[in-house]
Amino acid sequence: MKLFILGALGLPALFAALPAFADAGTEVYEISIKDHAFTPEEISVPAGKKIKLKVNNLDPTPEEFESHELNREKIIAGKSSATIFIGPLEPGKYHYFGEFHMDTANGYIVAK
Ligand SMILES: [Cu+2]
Repeated sequence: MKLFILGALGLPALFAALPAFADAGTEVYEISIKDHAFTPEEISVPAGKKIKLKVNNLDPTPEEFESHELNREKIIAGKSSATIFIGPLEPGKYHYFGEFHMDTANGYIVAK
């Protein structure tokens, strides 16, 4: 009877609470796009942990955050922000770029 109650009530409640809990512990790192370039060009993040990358596009034109190494691609409208979940990463240096301005918009995420 006790097990049945746990299965019927306890576990679904626990699972429902987990995403919010995991999200609350995720560190946020911010980078900006200005004049079609990323600042800072390199950020350090902890290896082995999921992180939240907030990309602020300060330019009036859209940009696409893209990284083959991180397997991410996201269009960010002008004068707006986007949040991208990354990791957990192996230690290393990961390249990303702005696909609409590949000649100027490049950066690295270093996981240590
Ligand atoms: Cu793309």
